[in-house]
Amino acid sequence: MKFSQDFLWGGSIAAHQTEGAFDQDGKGLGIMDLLTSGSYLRPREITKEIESGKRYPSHEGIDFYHRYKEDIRLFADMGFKALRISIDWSRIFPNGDDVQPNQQGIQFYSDLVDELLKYGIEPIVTLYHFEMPMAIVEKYDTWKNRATIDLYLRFCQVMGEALKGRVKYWITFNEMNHIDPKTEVSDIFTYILAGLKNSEIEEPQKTLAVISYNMTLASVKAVKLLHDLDPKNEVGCVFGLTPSYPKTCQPENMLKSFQDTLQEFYQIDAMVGGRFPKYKLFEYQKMGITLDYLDENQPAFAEGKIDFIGLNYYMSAVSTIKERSDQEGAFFGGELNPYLEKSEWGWSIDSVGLRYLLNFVYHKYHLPIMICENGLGAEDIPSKDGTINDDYRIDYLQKHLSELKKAIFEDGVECFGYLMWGPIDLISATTGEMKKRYGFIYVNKHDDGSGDLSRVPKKSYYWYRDMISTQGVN
Ligand code: BGP
Repeated sequence: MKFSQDFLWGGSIAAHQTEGAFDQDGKGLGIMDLLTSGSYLRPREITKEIESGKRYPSHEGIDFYHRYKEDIRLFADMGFKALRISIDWSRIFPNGDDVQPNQQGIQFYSDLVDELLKYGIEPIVTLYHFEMPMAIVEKYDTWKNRATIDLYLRFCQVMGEALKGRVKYWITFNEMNHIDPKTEVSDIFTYILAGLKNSEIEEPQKTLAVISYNMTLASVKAVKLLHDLDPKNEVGCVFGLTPSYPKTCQPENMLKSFQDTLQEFYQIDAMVGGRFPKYKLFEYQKMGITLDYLDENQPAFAEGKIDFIGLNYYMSAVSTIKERSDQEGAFFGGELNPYLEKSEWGWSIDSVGLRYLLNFVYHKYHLPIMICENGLGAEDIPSKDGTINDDYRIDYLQKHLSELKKAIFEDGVECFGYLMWGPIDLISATTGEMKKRYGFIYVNKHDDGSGDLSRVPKKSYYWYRDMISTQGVN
């Protein structure tokens, strides 16, 4: 079983986790620039000041801003067919509502895209990967305010025009599904998606419903805008999905796990189905939540249907009808699965879950799927001779790719790309640190500030290169 010639093998990175240069060439402050390092980051108060004495590993990132040519050369050497990057909104509109966009920011992304194209690597561009200008949180009250939708669309327009004809695949948002008024949302997700600490939001349920609705509406409007700008554009949205298994076969437990899994899908339903789903409005009604400008925007949903679904998959979860126990590592709630191993960060490792999810999503929507993130975070300690023998990563990826193959060749799922998360070590989004590494390429940078940022291919680098060159036969 060989993957097709045009299968998009590659990786995914995000601007705020790699670029660094957080205050260079006219970039404004973004929400992620205020995250200090530490396990399960605790976003500090919303203020524009950077506290002295605190560490902000993302400020330097892995210096991709200055070293992207070297890194892309390594990706090309591995045979990458695609690289998913994100555009940092705060580089383009440093104050959110600037009269003119920052030309230096546009130039950087234009050069980056050209560098990818030079090697025949397809650029896949995410327009919102947690990179909101801080000024929009402060002046416009983030996604609570519908004016933010227009600011976002202006940003999309500017970048859509700047990269027209060179970028075909666009992604409107990364993982907006982590904000939902019905589920327990942790501070980390409201912060990275909207610059807010959930525990400090007044009327949290109503606020989360408005934020979620406004992001969904912004996405469908961006899809239309990008389609109008160039009919050749293929536009999708990326969701971080965690399928839920029932802890027992008790019918009530089956139902609960089905509902837990579906809970993450209402935004996709809106983007594929052409209207904001009635069942979600019914749920809001029961919670006493009304959305103020729902009707006037219904046509936008019909006009902005996505062309493909982007999936980020890391783990599965277990649903139980009993009171939830706060077990260590049960990151997304629920119970730990006794049949599965877990990563050093307590994330369950479940390659079959990928096949399950692909089937679930494909049967529900009949749209092509791009796997936009999947990978294993590990500490990766180099051996004495400097090599990094990450056999555990190879094992993880091998098993996931084998399930992907089954999904495509045995189940008939239409999946046209596999973008491994963090092909080069980068700053972790949830810990703000370097310790949790995903890459095929080691970056010599440590959380105490040491390291010369040099790049060293790990064992998995050569494994992935073979995997691509043999089209998955390896
Ligand atoms: C996804 C995000 C990525 C990435 C990944 C791994 O949810 O889209 O930005 O960071 O998770 O998470 P972490 O860095 O916390 O290990």
